[in-house]
Amino acid sequence: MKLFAGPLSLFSRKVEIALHEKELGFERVLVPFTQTGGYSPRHPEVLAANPKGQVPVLVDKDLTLYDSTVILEYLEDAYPEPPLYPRAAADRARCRLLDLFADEVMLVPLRALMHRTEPRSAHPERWDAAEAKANAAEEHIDRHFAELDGRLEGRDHFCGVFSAADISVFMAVHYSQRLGGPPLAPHASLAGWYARLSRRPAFSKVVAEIAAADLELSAPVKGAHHGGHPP
Ligand SMILES: N[C@@H](CCC(=O)N[C@@H](CS)C(=O)NCC(=O)O)C(=O)O
Repeated sequence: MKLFAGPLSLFSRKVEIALHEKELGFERVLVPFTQTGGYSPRHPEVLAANPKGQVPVLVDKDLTLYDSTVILEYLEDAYPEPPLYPRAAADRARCRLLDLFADEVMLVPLRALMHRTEPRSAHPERWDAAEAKANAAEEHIDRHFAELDGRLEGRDHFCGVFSAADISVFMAVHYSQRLGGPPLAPHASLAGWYARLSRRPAFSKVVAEIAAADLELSAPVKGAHHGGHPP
C-alpha cells in the first residue's frame, strides 16, 4: 500500500494510526508542505487521484482512495482484523457519527487556532486579528471537551471498544493541544482517555512524528503540548 500524506495533516495522521493499529505495512509519500505556502505546489499524483487535491490518498493495488473516513472504512472491510469498528449496526453508526463529529464539527473551532504555527512576522496584523477569533474558538473547544468528557464518564472508549471514533477524536483533541488550545486537566475522563491512548504504540509513534515535524516546520506555539501526559 502507498499513502500520500502531509507531515502535519491531521487527516493523514488519522489514517497512519489506523494502518499501524491494523499492523499493515505501507510506503508513505510525504507531500510538500510549508507553513507559509501550505500544500502548494500540490503533489501531481494527489492531484490526479483526488479532485479536491487533498491528502490523504491511499493506493492499494488497483484501488485509489481519498478522504480519511472512506479510507478507514475500506481498511476495515479489506483487513477486518483487528477491528476498528464495533460489530452491531447501531454501535457502528454511533462510531461513524463520532468520527464525523471530530472531523467536521470539532475541526471548525480548531481551524481558528491554526495560524499559531505560522510565522507571526509574515503578517503581524492578520495574526493579531486571527488571535482574537482564536480566543472565542477556545471557549467552543472547551465546550466540546466537556461534552466528550461526559460521554466518557465510566468508560474506557467512546464506542465501548477501541474504535475509529477514538482515533478521530484523539486527533482533534491532540491538534487542539499542539495548537495551544484549552487544557484537558479540568475534564478528568477525557484527560485519562487521552493519556491512555497516547501510550498505545500506534498513537505514540504518530504523536512523536508530528512533534518532530512541528520542530522542523512550525513556529513555536505558546502553551502548546506535544503529547504524552495531558496538561
Ligand atoms: N475530509 C478530508 C479532508 C482532507 C484534508 O482537509 N486534507 C488537508 C490536509 S489535513 C489538505 O490536503 N489540504 C489542502 C487543501 O485543502 O487544499 C479527509 O478526511 O481526508
